[in-house]
Amino acid sequence: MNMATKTPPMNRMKASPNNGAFFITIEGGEGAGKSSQIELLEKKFIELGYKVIVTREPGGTAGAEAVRHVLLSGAAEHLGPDMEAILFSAARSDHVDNVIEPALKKNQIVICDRFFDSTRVYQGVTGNVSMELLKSLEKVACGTIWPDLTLVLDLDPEVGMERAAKRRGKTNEPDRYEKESIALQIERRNGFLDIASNEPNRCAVIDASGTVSAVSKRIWGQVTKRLDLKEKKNTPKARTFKKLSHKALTKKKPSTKNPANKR
Ligand code: ATM
Repeated sequence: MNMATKTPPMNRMKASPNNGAFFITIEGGEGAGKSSQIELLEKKFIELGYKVIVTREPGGTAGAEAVRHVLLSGAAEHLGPDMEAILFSAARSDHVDNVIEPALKKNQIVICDRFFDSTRVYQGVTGNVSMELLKSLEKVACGTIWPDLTLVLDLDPEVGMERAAKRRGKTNEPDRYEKESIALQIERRNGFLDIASNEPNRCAVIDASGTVSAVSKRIWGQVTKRLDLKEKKNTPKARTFKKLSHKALTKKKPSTKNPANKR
């Protein structure tokens, strides 16, 4: 971990809205549709001429992907929620140092599928890990790197579980989290909503019910309202986002995801 670049969140500087570097995190429960929405959001930014990287947690680097495998398989469950929070945070530290911070320094937009709010909710709210420990871990893992915008995709857990089962199909086994009860999912939904209501400047709650296109419109509404997006004049494909129709923005295009961060 590169401690030199990590100072407590209190002292952090936000990614400047003028240099094109925004750090956006997407949170939500099972089946909330994060992956489809991230793909659409990435396309919209590219249409505006922004450079974008899409990444995820736990994961995003080789080391963090290895930790992901351990955590999602349930192999670390016996260690208890405190140790799991530490493992998620160790993976985050590697991810911040090697992917997120370098991309922001290159004035790229980073879209991250889950970040510290997932630790607050999964390990904190439903694992009873103390806020004190979680805050210390955030300080160590994230330092100055803090989301400019967190989109909380909010969905009735019953609907989310149905969507997730459909997506998985009959052949794929549910992972450890997908096997959990609705009661637990409700607690987590409320956990995300509490975070959003305590940090309204950073977090936007998005109604994730309805079609992919409808949810995408809601997300873009919040993104344009909360981030100072600029037309990137030096990029051949640059157009102002105001001129782009939703339909044009959601047309299929080849992904420019960083191959290192591919799922
Ligand atoms: P997804 O790739 O579906 O987001 O799954 C990752 C799981 O890891 C997710 N489970 N579900 N549903 C939540 C869990 N998780 C944590 O418990 N703590 C964390 O800090 C993170 C980033 C993820």
